[in-house]
Order: sequence, then structure tokens, then C-alpha cells
Amino acid sequence: MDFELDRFVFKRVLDEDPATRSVVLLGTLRPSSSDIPDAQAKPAIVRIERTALPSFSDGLIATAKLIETTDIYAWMLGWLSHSEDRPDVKINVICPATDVHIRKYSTQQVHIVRETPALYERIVRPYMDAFPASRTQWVEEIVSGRSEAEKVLYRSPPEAAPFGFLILPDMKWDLANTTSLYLVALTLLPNIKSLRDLNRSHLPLLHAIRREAANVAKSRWGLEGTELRLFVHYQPSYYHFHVHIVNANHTSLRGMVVGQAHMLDDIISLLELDESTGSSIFQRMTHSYGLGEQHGLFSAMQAAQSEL
Ligand code: M7G
Repeated sequence: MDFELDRFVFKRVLDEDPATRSVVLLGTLRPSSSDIPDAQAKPAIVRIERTALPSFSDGLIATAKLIETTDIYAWMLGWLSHSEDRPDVKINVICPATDVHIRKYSTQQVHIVRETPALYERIVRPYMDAFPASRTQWVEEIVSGRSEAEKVLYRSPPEAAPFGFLILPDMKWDLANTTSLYLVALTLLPNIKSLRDLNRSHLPLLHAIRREAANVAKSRWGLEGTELRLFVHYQPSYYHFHVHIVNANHTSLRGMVVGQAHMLDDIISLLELDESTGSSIFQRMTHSYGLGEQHGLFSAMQAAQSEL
């Protein structure tokens, strides 16, 4: 599918965020052929985000206009010089966007809820199981090599099965600025749904992700392992286990708050200390997290909080 932006017909703003310098728009993507009636236009989400500033170089700022000066202080507006390898914005398009996507990208209040193992079984597991396989089709496309194949940075050897993984740039990254480097490690099989499924048998997988993320970042971008922040979301948007790999200094991201992001190092350490022979620490514990009011789990989880 091609995503020519001039086919986008704007409907309304779903969200605006000065902190991440981004805006999310809802509209439709007109069919490319003029023979097809407009009724077939598909819902589309377009997210536009300012890219990170490139490293300073002479000539970076093309023009500047003074706003004010006082004593030793001056402030002005500036315009960057135009350059093909220095994009101004990064644009993400989802089309056709499902209702789940539209709700996820809409402005909403977040509430913190607690998920006991019993609430997981009663509310979260049925919610996860109800997702059609199409929800994680993108993972299947990548793992099978049908999509983004030339972007893959690391792939486990076959003997790593059933716990192989691959590492590739996350679609949140502009691939231009190392300061905002964002990669994702995706497990090859859908046998681990989320953080709650992890147990000690997954330690070799988690160690390997940590090791290979550091190797890739070092060999490709000269970053040390200490310059990376590796974390796992709970709740994730996609129930196919993956690890976020982000430049440790890139902190202006929404998905990094307490109540969503769990350090991979902490996960490894907890599993190493977990002496239980039955359910693992992640299966037994109560997980607390933020849920937006538009999230599919919100109503049921909020109603269940009074039972705790
Ligand atoms: P998550 O914690 O399930 O959801 O992470 P989040 O989107 O709320 O963070 C899934 C991660 O996979 C996110 O960082 C996405 O940006 C990334 N991702 C999602 N899709 C659909 C793709 C894709 O098609 N390609 C790549 N490279 N990354 C994706």
C-alpha cells in the first residue's frame, strides 16, 4: 500500500502534545484511482512529530530573527538550513486505522489500576484472546521477512528456538538522529504474550536481547551498552513479547513513565532472584499501570478496583 499524503483528507485532531512536539490527526485516505467512489476512503491516522535536533554544524541555522534583548540576554527565532539528510518532521500513517488505533491515539485521562493475578485471568486474558490475529500481522510480516527485511540488524540463529528474536529500528525512530535512537527486539514466536508470561526459562532470551542490543548499537552507531535504556511495556499495545531499545538520553517519550515501562535489567534481576518452582514472580505479582479512559480494558479494570 502506498501512503501519498496528498490523498489524506483531514477530519479532526485526535491529540496534540507540546512536550513531544507532535500532533495526531484523524481523516481518510482517498483511493488512488479516481474511478473508485469516495465512500471507499479508509480511516487514516497521521501522526506528525518534530525530529530531534541534529548535531550542531556551521551553517545549521540559515536565518535568525531577534525577538528581544535585555542586558546580557537575547532571544530569537531561527530557521534551519534545508538539507535532505535533516528531515524536519517524522510522519507515521496508519491506514486503515481500527477503532482500537483511534482510541489509542486520542487525548485521554490516564488512571492507575492494579491487576491481581485473578483480575488478569478474569479481565485481561479474555481481552487479549479476543484480539484477531490481524492485530499483530505486522510482527508476522517482519519475522517472515516480507516487511522491513533490509532493516533487520540482528536475527537469532535457528538453535535459539523457541526463544529466538530479531532487532530492527522501531517505527518511532527517524533513522537519522542517533540522539533519538529507537530499536525494538521482537521475539520470533508468539509464545510469550507479555511481561506476565515471563519465567526463569526466558532468562537466556532476555540476556541475549541485552547483549545483542549493545552489540548492534556499538557496531552501527558507536554507542556503548551504558548509553541504552532497555524496557518492556505493561500493558503493551501488542501482545507479542518485545523489548524497547532507546538511547538512554532520549527521555521525552510518553512510553517511558512509571506505571508502563519496566527496565529489562530489573526484569532479569527479579527472575534471577525468583526461587519459586511454580508460577514466576511476574505471574504471582499485582501489576499496577496507567490505563487511558479510551483503552479497551479501562471500564472493566476500573470497576474491578473496588474489589481490591
Ligand atoms: P508496545 O509497547 O506494544 O506499544 O510496543 P506502544 O506502541 O504503545 O509503545 C510496540 C512497539 O513496536 C512500539 O514501539 C511501536 O512503535 C513498534 N512498532 C509497531 N508497529 C506496528 C511497527 C512496525 O510495523 N514496524 C516497526 N519497525 N516497529 C513497529
